[in-house]
Amino acid sequence: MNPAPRTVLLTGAAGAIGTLMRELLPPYGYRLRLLDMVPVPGAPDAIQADLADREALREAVRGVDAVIHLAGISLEADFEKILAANIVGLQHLYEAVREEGVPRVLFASSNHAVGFTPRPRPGEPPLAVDIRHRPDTHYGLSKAFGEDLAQFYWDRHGVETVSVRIGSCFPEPATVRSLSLWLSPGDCARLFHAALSAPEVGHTVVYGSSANTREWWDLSSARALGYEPKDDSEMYAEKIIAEHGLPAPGSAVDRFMGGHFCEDAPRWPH
Ligand code: NAI
Ligand code: 15L
Repeated sequence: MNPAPRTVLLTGAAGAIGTLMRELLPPYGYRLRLLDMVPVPGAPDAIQADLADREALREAVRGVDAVIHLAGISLEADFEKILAANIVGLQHLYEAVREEGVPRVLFASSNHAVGFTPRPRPGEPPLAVDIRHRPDTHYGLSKAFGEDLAQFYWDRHGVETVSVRIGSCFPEPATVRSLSLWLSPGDCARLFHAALSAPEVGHTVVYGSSANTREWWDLSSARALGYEPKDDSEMYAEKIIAEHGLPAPGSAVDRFMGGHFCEDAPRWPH
């Protein structure tokens, strides 16, 4: 494995995953430069900038070895808002990266880029990473775009990216669905470290989950980067199922990987 990059820009540093990674990544040897549009608690040196600000982005990426790009709208929203932060903002970030010669980006994609994919039933094989995009929301659409943008910047400009289709990254899984998609904070740090330190990734798409007993995904492209998940959501299963019950058979939450993001789609269920 290559030596890990030393200085990494962490965008979205004030958010849920950003806050977790600020604690968990430095022990791997990273020096984090932080950016968010809001102040980052406890980090007076963090850069406060919006993804709309191209000059600020260019300055923020100058001299870093890699960018972990978490900033953006992380749930469904009006298309105009998603467009500004997750599509135009992402392009600004990649232009800054290209102009400043940053070699690698870790892009926080999402399971919602493929959310309308039927989830595998028990006994069926896990979902491969090369299934087609089936975004379930404007948000998922922006993540599908982000993966294509990353491919474009690799093919045209030689900027490497690992696009991580994150499942549900929270300290604990909270729903029956997240028993299959949980990415524990510790495994998130392990996966991010693998993505930053693996040699020659080009543009690689990986699923981001822990080693869950109820896994829906084929993690082989993540494992090929050196990722070895250590956690399993199963220890929470009994409690979560007792609290929530199993999803109603045939409901959107039962059928689709994107779960409740698919719920209010007029086309479903039918
Ligand atoms: P979050 O919503 O907690 O954090 C996002 C951060 O981005 C916030 O601190 C926000 O202030 C910042 N931000 C938003 N718009 C911005 C802009 N225009 N300019 C600068 N900063 C801006 O999200 P979370 O949960 O930490 O997720 C991080 C990333 O991972 C997001 O891109 C999200 O889509 C993705 N992701 C997260 C999952 C999860 O389970 N938490 C699952 C799948 C994907
Ligand atoms: C996501 O993409 C969201 O950012 C996160 O808040 C969760 O909703 C997650 O997906 C999920 O599907 O559980």
